[in-house]
Amino acid sequence: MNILTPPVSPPRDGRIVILTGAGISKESGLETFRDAGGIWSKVRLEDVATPEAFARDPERCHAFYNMRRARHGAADIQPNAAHHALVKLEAQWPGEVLVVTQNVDTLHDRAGSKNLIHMHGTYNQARCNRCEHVIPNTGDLSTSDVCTACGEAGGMRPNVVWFGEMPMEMARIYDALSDCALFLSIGTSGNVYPAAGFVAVVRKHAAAHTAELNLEPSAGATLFAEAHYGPATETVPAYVEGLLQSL
Ligand code: BV8
Repeated sequence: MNILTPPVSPPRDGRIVILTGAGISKESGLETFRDAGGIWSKVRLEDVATPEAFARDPERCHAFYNMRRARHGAADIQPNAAHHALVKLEAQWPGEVLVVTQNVDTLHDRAGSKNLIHMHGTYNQARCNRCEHVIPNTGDLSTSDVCTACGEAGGMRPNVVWFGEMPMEMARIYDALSDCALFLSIGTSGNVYPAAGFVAVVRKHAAAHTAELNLEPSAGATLFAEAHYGPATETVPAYVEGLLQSL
């Protein structure tokens, strides 16, 4: 394997914050959103990924997530070398390693990442629109589902963050960004906020090095001090090896 030796290695006790997007899961077989042929080329986000869409046509939203959740649960969908490299970094880096993923798939969890935030929620939970009760859920959802906490029928929704909704654990994320030594952005196009704004937060608040590992320059590419372009299963393991060799 080639090694990507970062020009600036963070101090051994430095916190590393890693933002991931759909690109890190692409080589595991899951679609991205904005690549050619991606999810948003087949359906409008306004029709399936907003609270208004769910109020207007809940069964259409359920069908969209049921189809993606079923694909996500297929036997051939497994964590890839990029997911595993981040687990190795978390285990061997002396400082804190925090993965903040925009992805609702559970590939980081299944690879073994422990210090992990799903800022846009996850496929594997459902939430009651009326009382906010959250339950584990890996099967299809429909308007006939009844909330086991409040008894409301038809209000169970995927526990994901739709456009116009507040992402999860934002205070914890901003705390970590404001005091990190390295901010790594992997597999995201930099189109969705507030995640796309994290690199600017780091540049403003932390004496941190910033690097982007993506297939191609993201919308925020000019904000990163370092960039490596290529498939995540190649760039991420190589970058992790470079960090660990700097210890
Ligand atoms: C918020 C849900 C306030 C689950 C997602 C009007 C009203 C309200 C808000 C807004 C508004 N106008 C704009 C906004 C803000 C809005 C937004 O950003 N809109 C965009 C479209 C302009 N954001 C919001 O609404 C957010 N909430 O703003 O609340 C607030 C503000 C500040 C602080 C707190 C609160 C909520 C956004 C969350 C929406 N939910 N998902 C689901 O269905 O999945 S977003 C969706 O996009 C996914 O989560 C996805 O992860 C995310 C980002 O996409 P990417 O991951 O980057 O994927 P993409 O396909 O775009 O790119 C893939 C990249 O990978 C590419 O660059 C490609 O080159 C690369 N790649 C491909 N293959 C590989 C690879 N890289 C490496 N290796 C490979 N093999």
